[in-house]
Amino acid sequence: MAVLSEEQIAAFRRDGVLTVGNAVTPEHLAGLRRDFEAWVEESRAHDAPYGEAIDGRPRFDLQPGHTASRPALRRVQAPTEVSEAYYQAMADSRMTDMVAELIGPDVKLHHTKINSKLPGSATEVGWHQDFAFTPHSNSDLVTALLMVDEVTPENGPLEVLPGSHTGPLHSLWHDGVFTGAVADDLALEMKRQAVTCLGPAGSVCLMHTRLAHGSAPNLSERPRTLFICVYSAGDAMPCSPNPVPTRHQGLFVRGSDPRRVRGEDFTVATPQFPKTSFFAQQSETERAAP
Ligand SMILES: O=C(O)CCC(=O)C(=O)O
Repeated sequence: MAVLSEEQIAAFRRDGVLTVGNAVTPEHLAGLRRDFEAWVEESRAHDAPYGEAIDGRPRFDLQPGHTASRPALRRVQAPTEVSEAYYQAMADSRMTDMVAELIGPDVKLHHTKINSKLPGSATEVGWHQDFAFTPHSNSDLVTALLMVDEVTPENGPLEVLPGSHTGPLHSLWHDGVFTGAVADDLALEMKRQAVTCLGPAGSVCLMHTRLAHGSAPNLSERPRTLFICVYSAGDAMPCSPNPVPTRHQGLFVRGSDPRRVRGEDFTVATPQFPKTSFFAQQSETERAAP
């Protein structure tokens, strides 16, 4: 049975973004929250990024300024490799069905991560289009951002520019540096016209890979945790190395391998593979650090 209505699918095609409630069951959501809370507790014992993902980078990334009393765990790389609840949400949930209705029938995983903004943490995300980080042979890719916490106007919601997925692809390189963000004047312009993606915990924001978006710091005392899954159509092939490698890359979550590559006409600058994390790529201070 279809999960999305025809109107919702049409809205996604028009706006490049769609927010839908109840993307996982309440029991499942409780499992996601429990696992994330346990990781935050664990992070209190660390003063630098820790753990190991399959590419050798730390799985758990900490915002500079993180302390035991004010933890700022900002990223978990590939949580599906270390949590059954996150694996299930990615591989077999209402969220998975929604993505299949947008870019299916054949859908495979590209990568997963948690982006967290704990209370008072300065984490913000500069404006960009995901496709410039993860170019594929065609742009049938959806970034699904599952709200593990309620997202409000105060706790650092995602801000998007509806319709921008049909516009130009913007460079994330400036004066020879990959900043992971569009030029400042363009970002200001985008922010002026932005809409925020809000919702109760368990909602998902489904974003077209070419949609321009960013997000502001968390100014509240409530956490904002997003579980982010990037999926592609079965016939979209990556054109650059996965910036968030996972052993689950290429897993068919719906349908099966169509054994063809579909191409689309576009030009985009090659992304820079992150030495540490996406957040460090976007931060001038962290880029300058040895
Ligand atoms: O965590 C956020 O607020 C933004 C996430 C994002 O920009 C992305 O997944 O591309």
